[in-house]
Amino acid sequence: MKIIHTGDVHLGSAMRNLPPEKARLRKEEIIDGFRRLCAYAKAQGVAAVLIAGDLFDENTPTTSLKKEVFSMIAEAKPACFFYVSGNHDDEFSYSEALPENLYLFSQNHGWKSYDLPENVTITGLDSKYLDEGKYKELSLKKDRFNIVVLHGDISQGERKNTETISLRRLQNNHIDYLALGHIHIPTLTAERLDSRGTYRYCGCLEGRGFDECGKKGFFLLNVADGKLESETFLSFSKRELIEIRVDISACNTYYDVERTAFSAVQNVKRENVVRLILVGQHTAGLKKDLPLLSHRLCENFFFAKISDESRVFIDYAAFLNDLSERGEFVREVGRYEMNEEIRSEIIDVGLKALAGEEIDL
Ligand SMILES: [Mn+2]
Repeated sequence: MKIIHTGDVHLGSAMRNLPPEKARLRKEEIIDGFRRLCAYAKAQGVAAVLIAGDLFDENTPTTSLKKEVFSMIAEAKPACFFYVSGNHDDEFSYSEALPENLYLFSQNHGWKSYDLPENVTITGLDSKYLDEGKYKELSLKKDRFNIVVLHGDISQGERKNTETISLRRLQNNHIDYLALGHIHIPTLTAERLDSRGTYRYCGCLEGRGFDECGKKGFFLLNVADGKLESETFLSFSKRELIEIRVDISACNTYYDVERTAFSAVQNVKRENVVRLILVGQHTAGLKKDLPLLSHRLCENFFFAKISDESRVFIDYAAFLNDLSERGEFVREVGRYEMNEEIRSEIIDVGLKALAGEEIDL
């Protein structure tokens, strides 16, 4: 039996970190991602799709979005969808009829189990109902292949807050596979829960911010004869978010900076989203022109962002006997007590001003 483990899809996310027209496009791409997953489930004969919370980005998705998502799910029949709510969609409400193949949990605020063919049982609890007392109420049959779906932060010890899942309290409860959502990085190699079961986070389906870099997708499990026969991560996202640190210490001109930046991203595919972080210590007066560099990178990728963590390096010895205004300025700034990083910045700006260059502060 094929089973998909997904979650943290965040449908309807506003994508405010992108310029408005790209944000609109990206918002639709995230919805398309879920549509592709539904189509995949149908085409590949997937029996169950586990959604481990945060299917929607907020509790009040628009009626049109709900309608669209429910119709994707309905069209994926005979695949069945098992949806536990997370912390973003915990008050998710629906007045419209749900598709027949969408199964929810916790209507009675407790655990709910669904028995599937081939001895598989899927059990879940909406994240807002997971309190200390609920662990005791979890009762799974030893002879079933038990999948438990939850959304929250795992903790090895005691439960710290309402969003914490205590692994210790879930151990030795006949769980075979704990399908988790909430952390947006996929656990590529499942972790051991106890002598019987394993657990993992599925990660999000599409990266949205630079805290969600790298490959995104879902897990395809194959359960046969009461055993997890295979578990494969399928990279499924339309775009990848990539962060690259580039050292500009050796750069003397803007062209050097641009060349160094482009060489750092040469293997990044055009459809991706790039964040370039400039690092290193460069000579005083280096023109970095971040707006220009950002514009040029944006022409080559879906979107590019530049962060500048590079610092100016001041060779004080070189200015020691410099009788020009420049030397005098550097020595003067050197007399005051201040943070070295700020001193370097002041000298950099001052030297640029003395050279009659444009300064962007
Ligand atoms: Mn979450």
